[in-house]
Amino acid sequence: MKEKLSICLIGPKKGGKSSLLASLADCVAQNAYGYPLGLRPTLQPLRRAEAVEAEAATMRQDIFGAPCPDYDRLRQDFVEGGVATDTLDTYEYYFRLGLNGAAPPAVAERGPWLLEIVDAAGELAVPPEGARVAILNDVKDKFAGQLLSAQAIVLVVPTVQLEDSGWIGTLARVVDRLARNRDKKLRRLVVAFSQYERLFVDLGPSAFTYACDPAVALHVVRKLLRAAPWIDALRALDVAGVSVRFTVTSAYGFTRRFQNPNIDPHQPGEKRFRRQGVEGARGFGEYWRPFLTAEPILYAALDLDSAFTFSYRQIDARPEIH
Ligand SMILES: Nc1nc2c(ncn2[C@@H]2O[C@H](COP(=O)(O)OP(=O)(O)OP(=O)(O)O)[C@@H](O)[C@H]2O)c(=O)[nH]1
Ligand SMILES: [Mg+2]
Repeated sequence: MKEKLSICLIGPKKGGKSSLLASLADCVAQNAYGYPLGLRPTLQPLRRAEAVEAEAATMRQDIFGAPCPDYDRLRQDFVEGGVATDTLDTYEYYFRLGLNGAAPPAVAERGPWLLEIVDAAGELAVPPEGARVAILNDVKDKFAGQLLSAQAIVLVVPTVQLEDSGWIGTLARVVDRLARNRDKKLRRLVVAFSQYERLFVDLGPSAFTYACDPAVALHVVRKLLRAAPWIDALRALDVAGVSVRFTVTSAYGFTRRFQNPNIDPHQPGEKRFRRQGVEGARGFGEYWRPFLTAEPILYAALDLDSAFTFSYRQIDARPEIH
């Protein structure tokens, strides 16, 4: 593989980082993104050993398609309702990203890519205000090192509860520190507003139609940013040459065929639709279609915009009123 890229996920606890990652390969496989279908991206989870071989360019082609236990476990956890990432370590996942269709030549010639995506507990980078979380210094140092050597950062922020969340101040400080750190490799930063489908639960089968409209997403992003005190620090990063983008994502997504948000109103809590009697991933597979969880990662890797990645220029433009 020609280019190796490191991408760090950060964001508050329960923000949806691990779910975004767990649904990523399915999102790409199901074409559930806002990139042109003609781009034909493929994303193959790799085992750590395969990633090392790939980096050394000694990788045999026939191992593609082999099971990848770490990633399979993450997916299984997501199917079962999500498991908080522990604070004992940070966790690296590897993928081979390829583009098999029409991409701008300057992008296509860089691939295929070896992606290392780092997932860590929300408490590590964005602890809740006033909370004392005991974390080993080794783990803190490891994550700080990974953040500083990453080419891209994906900030996963849940769409709801921005104002009354206990972590908004901490997030502002993290962004501020990133902006002030001069010795950085950072080239791209994507803010992914997660759990997007929750905004549409009352719209029934029309939900997907609205969610698929980039103008709706842009409107939502603009509104959310009004309550985000870290916006100025991010703008400083953008001005300093880091490409900042905003997007919306949903790991739960929408149901196939029915097009409503994938939350079953007949079950207590936020349970997803599933076929009764069929266990595990297969029970969900029939209905589940993630929504745009590919966006933050593809932008982070490729520097290529989709219909749902918004720059400051788009955010700042005054909406036209006719
Ligand atoms: N409604 C909805 N809930 C989601 C979505 N993605 C994740 N969740 C739920 O949100 C909770 C937290 O998700 P995680 O992916 O574990 O969040 P995290 O950011 O990795 O959290 P930590 O590992 O604790 O930092 C879980 O119960 C998920 O099932 C989504 O797209 N929509
Ligand atoms: Mg997690």
